[in-house]
Amino acid sequence: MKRAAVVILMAATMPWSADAWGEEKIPAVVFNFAGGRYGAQLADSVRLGLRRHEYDVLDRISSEEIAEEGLGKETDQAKVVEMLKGRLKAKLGVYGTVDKSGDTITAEIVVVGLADPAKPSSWTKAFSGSGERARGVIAAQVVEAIRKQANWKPPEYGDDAAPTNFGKAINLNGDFETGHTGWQAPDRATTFIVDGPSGRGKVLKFVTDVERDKWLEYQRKLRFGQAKPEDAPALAKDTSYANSVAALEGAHYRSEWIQAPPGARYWMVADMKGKTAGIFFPKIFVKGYADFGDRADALPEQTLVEMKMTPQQFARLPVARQKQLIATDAARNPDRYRREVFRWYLACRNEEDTWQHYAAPCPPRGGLPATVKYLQIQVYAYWPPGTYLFDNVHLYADPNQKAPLDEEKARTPNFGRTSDVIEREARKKQ
Ligand SMILES: [Ca+2]
Repeated sequence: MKRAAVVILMAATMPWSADAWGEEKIPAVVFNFAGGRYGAQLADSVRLGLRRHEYDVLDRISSEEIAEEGLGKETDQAKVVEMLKGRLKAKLGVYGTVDKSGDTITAEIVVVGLADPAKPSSWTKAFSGSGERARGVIAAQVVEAIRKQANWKPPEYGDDAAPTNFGKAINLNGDFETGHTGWQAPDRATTFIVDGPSGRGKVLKFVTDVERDKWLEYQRKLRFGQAKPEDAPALAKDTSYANSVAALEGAHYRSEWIQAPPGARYWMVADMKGKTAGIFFPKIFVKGYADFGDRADALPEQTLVEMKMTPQQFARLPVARQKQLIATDAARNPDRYRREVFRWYLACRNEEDTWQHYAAPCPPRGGLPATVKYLQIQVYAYWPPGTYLFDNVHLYADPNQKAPLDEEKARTPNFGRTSDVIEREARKKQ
């Protein structure tokens, strides 16, 4: 329990920007603040401070040209958003009003975030300080507040604006209105299809704050056809680091197989509600698979169970007989011989625990690797322990794609490494 508490605390206070923003620089504009000379000076200190971090900040002269007298805190936010979206092409805007009274400087700063250009978010905060170093102290506080606040989603996979007209989704029943058509059956222990809030119809629900050992045993039985979701065991609530589904495997919910044409590019889109913490958030994986049936030298576990054969018994068979069994099984159950050759995920960060919309292109650049023959969408929830709701989980062909695209190697260091490994390492470090 103690370890779990530490993880939560660390995740909640972790400077989210470094992990979340990766190597992407966030284009930002710090307008001169209203308040004469002090406004201009403080704005320039904030520019300098942001530039030391992952922000690409517009230079002082260009910023001053936009509003020489400064943009006060009462400035119409819609106009600021318009400027950022327009010729400034920025995702972060900072403005406000500075007052000097005797020795004390007070600054009311407004920050607007445009990671999702359709849904600008903002906050306003007052800072103050006195004495000679007041300006430097306030600027540092503003920069820290900008870097720590997580009211908007960072641009993670390029700055592509989501197309407005996607056409028809490639996967079936992403809104879950026809139960689990197009998806695996929910296990009714950690995954459920339930009535959602008004206007959403049915939604996919995950519960991860439950005991893990009993669930794992049930999962195994489900996989081998020895149990049905109707037999789902009642699981005790468990939020521990040692034995909760949240802290260990997490729960997956898989789509049916989707054929992938060569060089294809997609958009993954979804709505999610659930409380996330720092680097721990649900993901919607798009995984690519290839056939490995002609390279297999053993029967999959599921087939062995069905044939009531142990791995030892299989190993004792003559090689010719082994090959024959594998070939027969690969023809009958080709999906059991598919191997993952590509993975990407849509990050569903949600510190506010409200319904949010997510959309990103997949792959982030270029087309799918040529080895990919099939895709599967895997919705995945784990830590923090709790309840997560998903709706409108749709995969679309990129409407802007005109021809097959070559694969482009990822720029993100961890891209392609399995996220469970990366996160387990991250958790260990903490
Ligand atoms: Ca729905």
